[in-house]
Amino acid sequence: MVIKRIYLLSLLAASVSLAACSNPSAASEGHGSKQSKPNIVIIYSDDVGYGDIGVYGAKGLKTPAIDQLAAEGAQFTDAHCTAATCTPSRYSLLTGSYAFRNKAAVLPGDAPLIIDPQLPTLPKMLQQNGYRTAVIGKWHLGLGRGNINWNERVGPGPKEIGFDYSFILPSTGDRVPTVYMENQQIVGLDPNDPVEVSYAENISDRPTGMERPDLLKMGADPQHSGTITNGVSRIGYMKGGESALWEDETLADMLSTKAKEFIGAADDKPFFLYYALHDIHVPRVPNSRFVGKSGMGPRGDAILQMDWAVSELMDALAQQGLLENTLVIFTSDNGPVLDDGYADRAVELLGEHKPSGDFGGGKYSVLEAGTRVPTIVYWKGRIKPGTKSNAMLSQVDLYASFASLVGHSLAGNEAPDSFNMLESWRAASTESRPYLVEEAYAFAVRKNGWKYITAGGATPDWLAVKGVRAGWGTSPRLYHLKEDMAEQQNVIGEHTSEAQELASLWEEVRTAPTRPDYQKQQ
Ligand code: NG6
Ligand code: CA
Repeated sequence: MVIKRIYLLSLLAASVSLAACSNPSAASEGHGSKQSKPNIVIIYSDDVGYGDIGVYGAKGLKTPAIDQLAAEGAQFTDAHCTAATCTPSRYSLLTGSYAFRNKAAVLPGDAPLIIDPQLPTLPKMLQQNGYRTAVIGKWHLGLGRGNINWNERVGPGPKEIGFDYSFILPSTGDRVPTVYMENQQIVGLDPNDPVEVSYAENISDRPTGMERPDLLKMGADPQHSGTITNGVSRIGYMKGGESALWEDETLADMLSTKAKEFIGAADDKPFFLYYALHDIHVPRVPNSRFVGKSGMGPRGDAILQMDWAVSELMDALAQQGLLENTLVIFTSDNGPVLDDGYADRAVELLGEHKPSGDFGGGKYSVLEAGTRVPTIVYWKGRIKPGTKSNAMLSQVDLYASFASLVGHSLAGNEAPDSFNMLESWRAASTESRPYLVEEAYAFAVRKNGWKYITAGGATPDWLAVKGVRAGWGTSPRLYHLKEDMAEQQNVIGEHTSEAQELASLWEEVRTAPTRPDYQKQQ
């Protein structure tokens, strides 16, 4: 680890270069002297909560690499993914569009691609502006067009939506097929042992978790008790592909190696790396290097592994001489969850640690901790080290903000809900979005310290079992977040005009694209 070195160097550099960098798109240093645009890396962790990181108040475990990013960059206290689950947040990040416009919800592992290859995407926009692009890690946006033949190249997928290179888990760690795909082909597949996948019926000759709990590394709920691979039962059924099955214990190492290879192949083009970590999603099966090290069981150990992955990536950037011209964002795709289907003792071993910080809810919830996620932006010499920002921001805006960064004008059909908040992302301003939309199984709109939550029906049983406060009810709710950050007091009865204003705003958002200059271009 070269943590101290990075810190000292950047402190020295900061005083020199901050003054000279009011226009970020004019950045001119970098690995190739010809390169004029910064590399962009999004480290997208999975299910990491607001309170899971040291600088956000984690108790009982340390995240030195991520804390160091904050010490040398900017830490955001009110930045949000767009949704409280994975697929919709990723959809918004890559399209600059709210996921509800496309009914994007958590997908099964054999679902078709939900991003229309005809439409503009963040990676395509960056490609058009000279970037080499890659996704490494969890995909979970669907592949192909239905009835996938897993034994040939599966498309459309990452390539068709703008990634030059892909090395992915097709869906999630807890869903079949449990194989890596490189450039949309299963890695290490033996053609004589073809892969077949079903989410409807058990087509596998492997045992399921239901039939053979004695074979499992950890117990699982009925939904996660399908086909067993590597001693872990998954959602869905999978046949064949024995030589291609991943090992959960080396997943973080594999993704780290691939990310470093991509960075190491840097040429004169700037690059965009969407590094979508599997940690700390279930199943939490960290490498033996981390097992038992957090005292919090597999969930805490997975946090340590995630922090290690960040340190590896930052070291690789440093070794390549890329730190000065690389903008790195560390964040998460949704809030925290303890019990997400496997018996990994996350609840029992939690101790004083508060994954949601002082906010209410978590993954799946429309309360703040569903989407308010740790967010750190690092850009050596361009962001004042140790800046803290309470600007209210949304990941849906990264598209328009990066467009601004690279000098790209958005076309009429591009990023319909994305606002250019570049100055806030680089902590040169503390300007907030005018309002914020949060998506779970209900919707919330925040403005001027108030939060309105639409009616969402009764809390589903599966959510009640997890002990997460869903946050919605059979009628709308209103919270005065400024005074009630944990969203305990529904004040809709006393504040009807505030509720009405936000209800109308939500109606406007729901029915039309929101990018300020979008409509006039139509
Ligand atoms: C849920 C799974 C959960 C997790 C989630 C997706 C059940 C009961 N639960 O449906 O374990 O996989 O989907 O998580 O099946 S996410 O972070 O990718 O959104
Ligand atoms: Ca997630």
